[in-house]
Amino acid sequence: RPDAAGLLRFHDHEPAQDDFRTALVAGLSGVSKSIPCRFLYDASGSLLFDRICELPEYYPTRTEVGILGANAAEMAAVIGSCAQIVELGSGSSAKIGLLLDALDAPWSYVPIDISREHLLGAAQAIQQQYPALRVEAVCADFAQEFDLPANDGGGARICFYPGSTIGNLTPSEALAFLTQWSARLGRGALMIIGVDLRKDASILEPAYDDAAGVTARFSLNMLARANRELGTDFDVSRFRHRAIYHPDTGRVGIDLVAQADQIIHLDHHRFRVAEGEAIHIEDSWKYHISDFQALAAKAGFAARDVWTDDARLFSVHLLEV
Ligand code: AVI
Repeated sequence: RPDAAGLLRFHDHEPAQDDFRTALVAGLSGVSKSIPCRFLYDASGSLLFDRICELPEYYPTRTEVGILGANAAEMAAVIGSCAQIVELGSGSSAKIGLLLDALDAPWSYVPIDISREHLLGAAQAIQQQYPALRVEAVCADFAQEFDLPANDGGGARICFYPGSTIGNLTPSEALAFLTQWSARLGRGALMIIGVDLRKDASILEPAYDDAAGVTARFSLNMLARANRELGTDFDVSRFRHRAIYHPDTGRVGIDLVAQADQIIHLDHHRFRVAEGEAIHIEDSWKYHISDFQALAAKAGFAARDVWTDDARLFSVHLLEV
């Protein structure tokens, strides 16, 4: 084993900054209006999302942490010795400790995130907490092509993708994403992925429209962000957050619905939004366990194991390339 642990390494792939202006013009120009959900996460949106994760109605975060905590030893036993843990969208690296503590002598941790500051702060904290670990922070858009740091620790590579973030892709986008990652990880690699499960609308709709209104503020922040950054003139107080579960497809659809006619100005563009018209901002797809395993199989992953909570709200899958 190389003995160069204890010193944080940083690989900056300088991910292209997404162009909010271009996306907004495109999204407001169509017959049905939409804004891609990745624009929810500016500094204010990220803080609001952290608050969502603490809400009583938003079960995914604490349920996934509970599943990881309760089953980490069993996961470690199934996995055996592992060398490199690659985390996709690592953010504050809040969940990785559960695996690092349980797995058999992981040699390196590779957090990947598009937000440079968030990534570096979290990677430094992990490096301090685990001085013997080789931490290689990668600033990149993990949907784009880039080389992973070499896995030369002599064991398996494990990819960790928690949070049911895959649920914000459509099933066909999720298939393309998993196919890309099964190829990139290579034969014998493993993936631990959190996937939210289908359930009754009476649980799902409050999870995406909480009583304290934090999720509504998170959604509306997207329009406030456009006003701040691009000089648009959305009357944010005249939009209402709406979350509807569609049980036929397993999709929670999230929209901002105009409460009055508005003309939105952006540079030389004028966009008319009629009273009652929806701007679609996010989908959160929910899966049956067997449907997710079938999707993963199409993408080149075999299902090795799956863990859930007692109420079967959430699932954590172990997949193998
Ligand atoms: C990040 N993602 C998995 C969240 C979800 O549950 O789909 C985003 C979210 N949107 C509103 N609440 C949470």
